[in-house]
Order: sequence, then structure tokens, then C-alpha cells
Amino acid sequence: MHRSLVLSLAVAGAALVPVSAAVADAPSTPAAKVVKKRRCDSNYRGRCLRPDVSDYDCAGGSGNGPYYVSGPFRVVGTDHYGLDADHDGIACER
Ligand SMILES: [Ca+2]
Repeated sequence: MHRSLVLSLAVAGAALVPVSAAVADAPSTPAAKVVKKRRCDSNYRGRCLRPDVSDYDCAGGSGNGPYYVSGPFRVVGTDHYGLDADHDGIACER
């Protein structure tokens, strides 16, 4: 929608707006990339955990979810999901 609007304006005001400049700005706006980018919890490395859910538990363990992740993987920040039971920096180890 945005791009077609830009093109329409470029066509309507061709004498005033250089078409090449209008088209060059349209395809890759930073906002579009942010929306598509997958968000991972920065406290964990090696697995992409969603940062905004109620709880994660280790797959195959006794946790009740609602999200499960299989390990082992590293805890590099705060283990707010409680996946590193012995606090050695490795989560969901066996
Ligand atoms: Ca551990």
C-alpha cells in the first residue's frame, strides 16, 4: 500500500519527483525487517526461546510447560525460566 502510494505520487508528479529516487526508497524499510525478525530470549544461547511467554520447561522433564525446549544449551544471562537446576550455566542437561 505504501509503495503503490509512492509510485502513484511519483507518476502524478513526475515533473517534480524523480521516479528513480522514489522507487529506491520503497523496497526495504527497516520497520519491515524488525517485524519479520524472530525474537529470541537473550538470556539463553544455543536455543531460540521466546522471551515473552509464561514458562519454559526442559523437554522430557517433569515440568508442566506450557513451552518445552530440549538441551543442553547455555545460560548467558538470568535463568528466569529456571532451566538450569544446578546453576552451572548449562540448562536442560542430562
Ligand atoms: Ca545445569
